[in-house]
Amino acid sequence: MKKALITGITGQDGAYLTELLLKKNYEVHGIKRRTSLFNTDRIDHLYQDPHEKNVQMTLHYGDLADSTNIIRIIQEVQPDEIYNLGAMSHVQVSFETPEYTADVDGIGTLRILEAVRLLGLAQKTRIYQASTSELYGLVQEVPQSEKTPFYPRSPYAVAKMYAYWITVNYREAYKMFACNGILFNHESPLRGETFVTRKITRGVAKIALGMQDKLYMGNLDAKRDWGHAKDYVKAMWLILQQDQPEDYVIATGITNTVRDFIRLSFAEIGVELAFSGEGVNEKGIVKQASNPAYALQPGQEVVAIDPRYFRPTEVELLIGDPTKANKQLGWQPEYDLQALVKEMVAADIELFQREKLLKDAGFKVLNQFE
Ligand code: NDP
Ligand code: GDR
Repeated sequence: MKKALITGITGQDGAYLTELLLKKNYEVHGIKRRTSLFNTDRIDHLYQDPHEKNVQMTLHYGDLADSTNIIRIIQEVQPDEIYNLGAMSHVQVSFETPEYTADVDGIGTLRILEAVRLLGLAQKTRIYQASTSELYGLVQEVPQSEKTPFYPRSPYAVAKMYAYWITVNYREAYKMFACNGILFNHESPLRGETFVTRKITRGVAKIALGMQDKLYMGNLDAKRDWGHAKDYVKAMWLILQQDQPEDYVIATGITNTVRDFIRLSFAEIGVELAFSGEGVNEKGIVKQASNPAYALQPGQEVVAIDPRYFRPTEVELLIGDPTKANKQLGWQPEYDLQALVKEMVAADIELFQREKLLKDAGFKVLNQFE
């Protein structure tokens, strides 16, 4: 039985990857942070009571900012594979917490690599580093491939650029099987609530159910190459199963604007949107509403701009070239954008229908202090 150690196991990708590795009969170990409220919602369905026999999944308390703890866990687990997914992953928040982001996202990766080396595991343990399309930042060429130069545009991206190169350096210096997956944006019903796709699908669901009036958005012109996290964790695993350690771009090769994502999401509840105005005055208005289950009226303003969501430096256009991954890994995504949006909107409608039912019946929704 192979052993995998996942940092960031409580995050979106950590949850899907754990599911995948358990299906492949791995023994999965994950590092979770100590938090004042439970933070394991996404993996609770996979959790096994440590008192049971043949436990296949174990959680360890830890933090990428603490090298003593990283060394101890790696020594204890002796993993065949490490997936370093832990990170302060929000681009806009990295402008507010730049030093912390550099420490966790940049030096955190060094801590993992160095721990593996110091523990004499350099030839045993394969390492996957969660690199990102944010490295491309200011457009140098499109589509972006493994050969496209980087131009990071946020403290997050700069930290991830250090992580990218230190991974390459340890591979070359110590012959370690350490690889970067340069993943373009990938989403799912498990996506964090403040990333743009989930913010939109949650907003659409709440507007449909009469629980929110409007979505306040930032830059609607930004273009992203969006895929489904379920497809992308398969690529992570494939990258570590190759004969040679290499870096790969994982993307769909198709790009859309944030405005397109909003349009598609509203279409899921039978609403056709019309956008009017420019810049901070742009608005999204209901043109037609065909589903009587949702109380939306033509003329209703459901999208407005709030400049607080603009970033000091923006990444305007991302579109990946996944040719190498298609050919060498045999990787192809199963979801297209339409299927992704459908799944996300349906999941959020179900979530808020439940919440509404509880509220209407007089129950207080847990963790909600309004
Ligand atoms: P999430 O934000 O959903 O998850 C991040 C995970 O990292 C969480 O488990 C979080 O723990 C953990 N974490 C945060 N800070 C620390 C720390 N100091 N020590 C240990 N763990 C920490 O991100 P995703 O799952 O979406 O992304 C996974 C990785 O892939 C990240 O590194 C991200 O930067 C990168 N990436 C993501 C892409 C995407 O589109 N999703 C694209 C390209 C790269 P907690 O739950 O306690 O907050
Ligand atoms: P990104 O994702 O920055 O690409 O990083 P995010 O969904 O936050 O933003 C995508 C684009 O949408 C624009 N935008 C808004 N974004 C947010 N969050 N909220 C808004 O209201 C809003 N309005 C417009 C943004 O300006 C941006 O252009 C994600 C993260 O998962 C990273 O960890 C990962 O490395 C990259 O994807 C690839």
